Amino acid sequence: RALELDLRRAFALRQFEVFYQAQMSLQDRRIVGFEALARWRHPQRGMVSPADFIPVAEEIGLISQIGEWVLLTACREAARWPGSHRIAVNLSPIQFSNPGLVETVSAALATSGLAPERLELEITESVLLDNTAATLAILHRLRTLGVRIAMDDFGTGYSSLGYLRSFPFDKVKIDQSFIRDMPTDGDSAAIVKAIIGLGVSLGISTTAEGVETEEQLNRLRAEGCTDIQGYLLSKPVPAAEVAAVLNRIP
Ligand code: G
Ligand code: G
Ligand code: MN
Ligand code: NA
Repeated sequence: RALELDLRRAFALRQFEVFYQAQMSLQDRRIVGFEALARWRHPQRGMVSPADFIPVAEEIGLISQIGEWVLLTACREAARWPGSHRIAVNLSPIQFSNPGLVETVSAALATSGLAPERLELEITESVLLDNTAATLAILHRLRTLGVRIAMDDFGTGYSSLGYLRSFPFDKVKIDQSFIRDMPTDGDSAAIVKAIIGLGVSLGISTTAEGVETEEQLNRLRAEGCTDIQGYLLSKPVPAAEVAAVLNRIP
């Protein structure tokens, strides 16, 4: 497992980076925040996708360390942005079995000076699959710090709906597969509409992921979706380009 060996050394060699992808409010078309997305600049393989290295990091016990680094880096960089845009950080289910998670988040806020309400933690429902009571306790402690909690990849799991009753999520992110198929597939369009309606009824904001066209944007706005994220606005960019994105779409 060459990738595994390289991954163990990647930290020491400072090969990780955090990219940022803009999220825009559909009400006033302003940028409301960015999602932090890990990148691995491998000297031979080039940019390795998190879809490839996050699962390996989870397997070999490196995900908590990588996740902690992404969190601290994202909080520090966001604290320097002009304005008070939110920063969304992905948490792996494995990080929830680490007893220090709440302290790690609290320390990242303290060290960076980022206001807690600007930090949003994205979790997938697989976090809630096992050890639900312990996970819910952690989510409540995180909420007590003042951070927001979002459910990522909504609609792709087993019982997304049930989890909405077990914890007061601030946001659900509609999985990009539904957004992609929305223009051509009536069922996907119906699912997107239903999720947005659910969000409106429950007072949970909705972010549509993978929005690539103006047509998708218009439809999502008409249906009451709160925010969008996707190539239509911006691809994920390095920290140095966040200011340019904010200049282009304030
Ligand atoms: O940026 P990209 O679309 O290639 O990301 C692929 C997947 O990797 C996404 O599902 C995203 O949630 C996940 N991912 C990206 N960065 C992180 C991270 O810092 N931690 C975790 N746990 N997942 C991440
Ligand atoms: O955390 P999550 O799994 O949702 O990560 C989002 C992933 O989707 C990132 O890897 C990002 O690069 C990718 N992505 C973001 N916007 C778009 C888009 O508009 N179209 C497509 N195909 N992929 C996108
Ligand atoms: Mn995400
Ligand atoms: Na997602």
